[in-house]
Amino acid sequence: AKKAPAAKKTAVSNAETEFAVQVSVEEFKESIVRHLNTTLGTDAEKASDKAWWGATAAAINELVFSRLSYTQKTHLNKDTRAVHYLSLEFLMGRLMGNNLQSLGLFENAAQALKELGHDITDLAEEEPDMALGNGGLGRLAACFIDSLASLNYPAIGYGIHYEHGLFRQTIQQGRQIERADSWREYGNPWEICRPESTQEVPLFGYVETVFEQDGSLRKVWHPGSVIKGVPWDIPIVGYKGTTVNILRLWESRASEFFDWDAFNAGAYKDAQGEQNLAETVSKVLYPNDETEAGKQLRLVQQYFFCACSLKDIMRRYKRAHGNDFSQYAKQIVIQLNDTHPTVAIPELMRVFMDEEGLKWEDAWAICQEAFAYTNHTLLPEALEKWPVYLFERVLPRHLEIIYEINRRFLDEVEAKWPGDDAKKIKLSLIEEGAQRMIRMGNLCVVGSYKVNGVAAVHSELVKTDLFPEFYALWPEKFVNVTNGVTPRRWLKACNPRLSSLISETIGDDWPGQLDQLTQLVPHAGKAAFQKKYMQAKRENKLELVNTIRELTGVEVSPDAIFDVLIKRLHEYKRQHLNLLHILALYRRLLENPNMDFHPMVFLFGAKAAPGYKLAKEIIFTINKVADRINNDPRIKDKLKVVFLPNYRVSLAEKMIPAADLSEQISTAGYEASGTGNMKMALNGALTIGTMDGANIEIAEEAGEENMFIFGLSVDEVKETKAKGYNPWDYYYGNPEIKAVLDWLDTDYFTPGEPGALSAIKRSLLDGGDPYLVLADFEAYSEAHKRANEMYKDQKAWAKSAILNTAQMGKFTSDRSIEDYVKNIWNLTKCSVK
Ligand code: T68
Repeated sequence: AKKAPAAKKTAVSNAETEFAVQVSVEEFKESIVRHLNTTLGTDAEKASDKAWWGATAAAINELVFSRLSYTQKTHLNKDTRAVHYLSLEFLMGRLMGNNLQSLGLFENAAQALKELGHDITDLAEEEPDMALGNGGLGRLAACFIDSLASLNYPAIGYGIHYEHGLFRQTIQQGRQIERADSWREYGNPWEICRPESTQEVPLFGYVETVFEQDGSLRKVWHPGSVIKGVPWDIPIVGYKGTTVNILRLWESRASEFFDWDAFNAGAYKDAQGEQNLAETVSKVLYPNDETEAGKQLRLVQQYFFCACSLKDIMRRYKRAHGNDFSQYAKQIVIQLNDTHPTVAIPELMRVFMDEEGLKWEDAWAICQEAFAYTNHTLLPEALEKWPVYLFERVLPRHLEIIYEINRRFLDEVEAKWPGDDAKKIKLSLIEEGAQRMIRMGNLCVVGSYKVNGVAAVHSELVKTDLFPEFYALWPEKFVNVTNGVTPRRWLKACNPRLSSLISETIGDDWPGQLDQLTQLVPHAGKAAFQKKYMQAKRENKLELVNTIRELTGVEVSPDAIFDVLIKRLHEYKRQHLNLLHILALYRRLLENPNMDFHPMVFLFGAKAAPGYKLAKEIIFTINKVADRINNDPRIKDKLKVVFLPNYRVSLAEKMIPAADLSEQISTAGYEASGTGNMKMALNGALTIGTMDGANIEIAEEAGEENMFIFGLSVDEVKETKAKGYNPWDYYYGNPEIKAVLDWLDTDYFTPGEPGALSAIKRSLLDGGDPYLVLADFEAYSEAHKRANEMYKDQKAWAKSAILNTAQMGKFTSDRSIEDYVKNIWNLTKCSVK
């Protein structure tokens, strides 16, 4: 257990801001009813729940928009340095509860709605999730912009205004079916369209070389097409603060000008094609996480939002500095959220040289001081590469620029390692081969002044395994910033019971100063506190019991251990390891129904990329096994398995507060960080996990004795693979492994259809088990035995759970942001009065 720290100067402070807009319950009621009339065009008698939600949102916006314009004025007047967070994904979830919490108005709003005959929790359900992201990377961006505003840092998030976010998942006969997500079907009250800031984006065409009279060369890009980007602003309300930053999302539209030209020239078809492309660019979010889609449209999406965002940044810069670019890198830092926005680097070079007339050296010097890059994965299949021919077609001028960056960079490599062609082949921005490819990761490292991983172990692996030669060239470029999560959404808002208990015990500054949770440490062993803590957990579980019944019809007991595995479906995250262990438990219970075992409910939430066959088979297998187990009277409800469909932010908010055990079981070395692990530990779940990603740092904080650590370490995984791993050894060496894998080949879970579930076994045995599921099986099973045993001692369990909550202070995204500020961004706080 650790000591409570002194009050941190980095924290969101109450003193310097006037917290809580003063709006009384009466005033709020009046405002909601007025908006039912004036904004929604209805009245209290006939309004639908959706209208009540819309009116509440409008009442909130009245308070938000004025703060937004004050913030923008202040930032403009003070001409502050700002971070520009470029991300193809922002997984915002719902905003009503969050905005109310930030304004300090949640209680009053709830009371106002109650007096108007409505329950705020029910109305909140009317809001569709803003699911403009796949998973952790997108949710991280959402947490970061929350913290930036809460800490009063000038910041803007830039992304794409997708018409359809991540697909909605339904489960039919056990299989994942994807449906379009139409989150804006009935409008989105939180966003404001800013047509006055529309940008034009050129595409395709060719590059002309113009010979100037003075003998120099000038490049002119004649685009074949132009599309428009229209910005939508989502206000991001800082917690207890007066800063309201924006998330600016670009929507693509056809450009009338070019349409008209083509049309006049009789090229109606071309004009039509342009219209189609323009409308397609921001249509859908690519549903692949951790794999590269490699489609032309994805490249166009990337370029579209980078070009719009850079123009927007330039417009604002010029307002203060005109054409003097000497201050550009002093005022502007552009954070690249993974390699997805990498094309911003050659784009900024192009703008400086071709549009602003800067020399290469000057443009490059600015670029290299303006960009920083966050890496989120080591998986080779996730490292973006674009075929050269595609760039040549879509962005011909950018290809030239990339070639020139590469030429100069390879000179540096030659200077460092003279004559070492192997190094050049490895480091080049271009991968030679039958299909020449541009390596976006390499371009990011060359063009950025800082490169960071997202957890300590991951940042080390970025240096030693992913970019070792770059690390040798520029060691000072590489830093770590461990991820974090916003405690406002992921404790205060989603877990009001535990939040109230915490505030009663240590006061209510903790959402802005999460280190203060260590003040709970002395209470961890106290019976009275344990009782209240476990009572809150139980009530959260009871609520989830109802949700489970509503969503799946399955009845589960709140007395069972709730074991939760929620994340995108991927082999490296090893949902199938959990499944094989469930099968082993089921077998043991069938053989010995009186086995000493505390009942368990295994909860899953996961979306599989639509094209990822094995991931979808794993979902199918989980559902088939669940059907059989849940309906088997012989095991007397000691085991239940539930797959909750359509996992998303708002469902996570219901599952996380009810979790007893948090499954974080990736193969060591593969999960860059994880953030669900932080959310669950913060809410008092004990982690069963490998020494991977941020689990390692969670163990440092919470204490290994308050977790169930198991399995091969990063080094042991490497050694095992180097020695030549053979999964068949485990199959023949462990009768339980053999039995459960063979079980999946029978028709026990799919009557009349033997072999319907054989995909997992095939991948583990014939496929070589690339993620060492079988190698870790026994250790995992042992860890589960320890967990089950410990749960029987409710006092010991409560103590560990409390110590988890108490010691998660490090994992607030406020701390992550302060790390970025200190080590990368160098921003100054700007309070808004
Ligand atoms: C996740 N990455 C990491 N990628 O897997 C996770 N990828 O360990 C980490 O905690 C999190 O990032 C935040 O750092 C992703 O979520 C994607 O979603 C993704 C999307 C498109 C292409 C590639």
